[in-house]
This record gives sequence, C-alpha cells and structure tokens, in this order.
Amino acid sequence: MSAVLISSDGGVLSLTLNRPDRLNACTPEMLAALREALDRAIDDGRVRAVLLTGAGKAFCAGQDLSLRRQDPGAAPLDLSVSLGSNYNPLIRRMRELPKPIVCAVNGVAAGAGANIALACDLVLAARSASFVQAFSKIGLVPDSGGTYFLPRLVGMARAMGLALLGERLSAEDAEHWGLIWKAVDDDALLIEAAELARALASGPTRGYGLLKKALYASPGNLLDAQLDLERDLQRQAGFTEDYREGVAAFLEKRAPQFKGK
Ligand code: T3D
Repeated sequence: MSAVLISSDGGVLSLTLNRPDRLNACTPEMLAALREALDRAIDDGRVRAVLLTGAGKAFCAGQDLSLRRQDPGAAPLDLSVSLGSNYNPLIRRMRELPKPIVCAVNGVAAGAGANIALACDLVLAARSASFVQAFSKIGLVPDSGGTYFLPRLVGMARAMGLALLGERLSAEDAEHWGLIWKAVDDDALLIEAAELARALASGPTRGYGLLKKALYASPGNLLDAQLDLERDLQRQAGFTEDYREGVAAFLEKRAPQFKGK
C-alpha cells in the first residue's frame, strides 16, 4: 500500500496520507512521496490546486515513533538528519508551491502532522479534529515550521502555551484563535474542502501563486520592502492572461473564465 494516495480531478491534485492503522504517522517514504508529488505539481499545468487530507480517523500523528526506539547504550539519534532531509524540504515545497494548498484535517493532527497542516494555505478541520503540539511530551522542540507558524498565527502567549503544554486544541478553538480558516461539521469536511479546492482550481492560478509569495514574505519585511515586493509581483500579475480576462469579465458583467495563465 502506498503511504500517500494520489489522484487528480478537475485541476485538483488530491494527496491522502495513507497509514490509517498508525494514525498516518510519518515515515521517510511518506514524506518523500509528498515532496515528489508537489515537485511534479509545480510545472504541471493540469494541477491548479492541491487538497491534502488523511485516511481513516486521524490526519497525521507526526513522526512514526516506532522508528525511533533506541536501545539503552546506543548512540543518540541525530534528528537534524531527518529534519534536514525529510521534513524541512517538504515544508519549504509547500510554502513555495505557486498553487494553493487546501488542507482537510479529518482527525487528530499531532507533532509534525499539526505543522504540516499549518503549512497549507487554507486549513479546514472537522469539528471532532484537534491539533496537538506533542513535541514537548517527548522532550522535543516543535518542528516542521511550528515555531515559525504558531507565534505568527496565534501570538506568542498562545504559541508558548501550546508548545509547552502539548495539550489538544479543538478545531473550534483553532478557528477562534486564528490558527485555521474554518471548523466544519465532520460529514461536511471533505465536501467543503473539495469544493474550495475546485473553486481555487478554476481561479487565476498565477495570481494565487504571487499572492502566496507576497503574504508569506510579509512577516519578515518592513513596510518599505513589502511595498516594493507588491509592486514587483503586481507587475507580473498584470502580465497574465487571467488579469486581462478578469477585467474584461468584470466590465462585460459576466463570470471570468480563468485559464491559470
Ligand atoms: O524523529 C524525527 O525525525 C524528528 C521529527 C519529529 C517530528 C514529530 O512529529 S515528533 C512528534 C511525534 N508525534 C507524537 O509525539 C504524537 C504521539 N501520539 C500521540 O500523542 C497520540 O497518539 C495522539 C494525540 C496523536 C492521538 O491520541 P489518541 O488517544 O487518539 O490515540 P492513541 O491511543 O494514543 O494512538 C492510537 C495508536 O496509534 C496507538 O497504537 P496502539 O496502541 O493502538 O498499537 C499509538 O501508539 C499509535 N500512535 C500514535 N501516534 C503515533 C503512533 N505510533 C507511532 N508513532 C506515532 N507518532
């Protein structure tokens, strides 16, 4: 069985974490499959949005800890190798993908699983789902971008509470705290997430890619630099066929037919 199920329909690339008997805990194979699918999506004009979810009752329990058992007396593990070659490249690819990624968090998202969800552009979660920064419970530091995303999304006080205590945060609190876009009823999750992904897949793909760039650069920029960046990105957006079509459709009072070009 493949650790990630991959399918494509209507411009949406669907990626489903597929180790349901292990709460979709991450293995190097799973992380590589995600990275490779995203790599292929960059230049594939048929893919205009990505939908990420998990099979079974969990979204993802983070690193598969059964691969981290250490015999007494054995040399300690160097986790920088795993982060450097497996997790960090995945998070970078997700943030740099010039197409929107929708995440449907179908159940618990823990450890790196929580932060992989937060690296997506629009996060929907089932009301029964939860987010757990489980790292401190096993003596680790939040990774996969957790220490970057959390303070930016919910502020330092809440980020610190989540990281230190490692408690479950419900999907509804995650929405109220601004950690995610929306909590939805369990049976509506996949329907709403797929509708959202399909709508994005028929949008101005290049404009979306540029706006991702602008927003994700923002926390590291002063206003001056951000204004310059907006100017440069708007230049590129203004050259797209979709911009031409968007303005024409507006003036002709009709729905735009974006081609992602
Ligand atoms: O190592 C590196 O490369 C560095 C990078 C690290 C990144 C990380 O993600 S570190 C953090 C790793 N993840 C965790 O610490 C989470 C561990 N799991 C939990 O805290 C809980 O299981 C959950 C909060 C996710 C869910 O709780 P609950 O009560 O719904 O389920 P459960 O009963 O705890 O788990 C169900 C089964 O899944 C259970 O197995 P069993 O008893 O039925 O055979 C449990 O052991 C297994 N499981 C859950 N999480 C993992 C796991 N097995 C392996 N790895 C897991 N991460």
